[in-house]
Amino acid sequence: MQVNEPPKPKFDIDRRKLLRSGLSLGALTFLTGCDISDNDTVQSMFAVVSQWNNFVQSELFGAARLAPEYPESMAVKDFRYNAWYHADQAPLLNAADYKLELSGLIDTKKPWSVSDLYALPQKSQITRHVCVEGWSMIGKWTGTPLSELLKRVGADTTAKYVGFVCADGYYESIDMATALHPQTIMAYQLSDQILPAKYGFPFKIRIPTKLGFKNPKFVTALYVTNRNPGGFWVDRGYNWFSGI
Ligand SMILES: Nc1nc2c(c(=O)[nH]1)N[C@H]1C(S)=C(S)[C@@H](COP(=O)(O)O)O[C@H]1N2
Ligand SMILES: [Mo]
Repeated sequence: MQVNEPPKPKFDIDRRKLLRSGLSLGALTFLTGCDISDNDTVQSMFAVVSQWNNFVQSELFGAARLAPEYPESMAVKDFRYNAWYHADQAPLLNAADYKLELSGLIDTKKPWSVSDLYALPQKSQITRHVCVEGWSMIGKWTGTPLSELLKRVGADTTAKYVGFVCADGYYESIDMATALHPQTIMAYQLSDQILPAKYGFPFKIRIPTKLGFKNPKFVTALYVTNRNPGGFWVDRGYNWFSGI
């Protein structure tokens, strides 16, 4: 399997980005009492603010909070594709030999085949996908609540995080409350069709309460852990919680 070359970090925290985030250097100086004029200090201050954001967001996020759902007529059929590489380079996973590997704080680590996954109970959602790059789109996704898989494999749901590894070298992680949220699903279908390769075959973790980049495609491994695994874009500067 060819792994696509990851992009160079392009999210260096600069003045412009800081300003867009609603903070000014002056405000940070005021809040911290430090004169933050050099870039290293701004970077580390930004990391502290991002940590604080993770905390505030997870405190505000209850399992009861549902993302809006829309009428079927609003679901876009020709859904937009996104990754850091062109769609024709998306990994082509073969249903016959695909296995979802499980590890970490899970009792039954037997790998799951595509047909094992398809046999789980499924439901549909018509929700809005919001990409941080400035576009959003309503789609219809169908699949199994992630909580259902976690329950069946004896995952330690008192652990803090669920991490995902993808076939293209992407990786992501979410807090346990989001993993158990009723709208967080392993989506096998988009617009009532088996998920095409570029949209994440055999499945994408669809999380309507999070920004698009927290919805990993072509997931090949899943693990439960108490150490925050970070994520592909998070490790390049985005906020980890990124709730919407
Ligand atoms: N494996 C993997 N998952 C990924 C990405 C990626 O590059 N690789 N991009 C993320 C981003 S930024 C977005 S907006 C959505 C795009 O999903 P779509 O192609 O189904 O619209 O996938 C997310 N999940
Ligand atoms: Mo995105």
